[in-house]
Amino acid sequence: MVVLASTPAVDHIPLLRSPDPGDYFSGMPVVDLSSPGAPRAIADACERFGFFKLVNHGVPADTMDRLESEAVRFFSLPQADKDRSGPAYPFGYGSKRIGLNGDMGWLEYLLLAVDSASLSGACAVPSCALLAALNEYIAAVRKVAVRVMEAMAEGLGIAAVDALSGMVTAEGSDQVFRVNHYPPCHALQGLGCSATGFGEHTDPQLISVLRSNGTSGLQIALQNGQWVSVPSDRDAFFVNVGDSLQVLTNGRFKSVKHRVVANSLKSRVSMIYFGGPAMTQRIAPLPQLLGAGEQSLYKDFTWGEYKKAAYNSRLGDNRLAQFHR
Ligand code: GA4
Repeated sequence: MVVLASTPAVDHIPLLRSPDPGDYFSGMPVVDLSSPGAPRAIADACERFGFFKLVNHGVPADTMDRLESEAVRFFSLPQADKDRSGPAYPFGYGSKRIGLNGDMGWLEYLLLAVDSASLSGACAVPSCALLAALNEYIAAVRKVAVRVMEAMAEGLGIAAVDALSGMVTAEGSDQVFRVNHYPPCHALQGLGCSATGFGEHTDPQLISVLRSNGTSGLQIALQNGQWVSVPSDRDAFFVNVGDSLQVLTNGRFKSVKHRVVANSLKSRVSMIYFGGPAMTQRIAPLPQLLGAGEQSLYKDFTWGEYKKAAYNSRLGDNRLAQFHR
């Protein structure tokens, strides 16, 4: 249930029931990217959950730790210094406000644009050390996203290995990177409820690849609507199917609804790469995936059109509904 807090610190932040140990996702698919069975396992997880944990991905722990510590250093700066890297729209530092339509969460973040394989020059990053850590991490995580999308194509039985990955490697692809910090919400400690860190939503892009520190908080909705908590693992990536990939597969892969519950004691830091196509890319089921006589479940649209609709929506809206045939 969502109620409004009377504690000033969490005013305007929707509350959620605090997770309990029974909410842990026991059936989490874990995919070993180095194994020959990865393509089938990935396709299977994307069909059942739109979500999986990825291990043996080859990104050095150092690359992840360096970005995490530079991010922690940035978020520990005085508020006025952080605000100088804002506002978040189009890109930069943001706090509590998510998007432009009134959504609020118990977090602060950096929202950044990626050009090809590194940060876009349009993003002002306050320190050289943070910029270097971001660029090293983004180059590495993007390679993982490409390998995963190649495996998805193979798992779907598509002959062209780059049928999906080519959309994020193409010139002009719309890639976004965000670093989120969910501070502990002490005001609600022991009350049985928690602040919403990031409210429930699906990601509009093709694929999202997330890494977090050891603090849990991420929850996904199973297809029966039940919310389950994802145990944190700082050595792994968590991969989400986005709305656009659901459409490209004509609904075979499921865009997963997810949210973050803020912890009352510990900080959570997550970094997420969002792989989106170029603005002009048509988002429609791949012909190779349509069976004889099978029609697209969706109206035709471009990524640019979908993105515009997404940014005009509220976080929890069912954005794909208006594109259903
Ligand atoms: C969800 C996925 C990415 O974090 C994001 C988010 C974006 C934002 O934070 O500005 C959106 C959200 C996300 C979906 C709907 C719109 C846009 C907030 C919001 C209310 C960067 C993205 O691309 O879409």
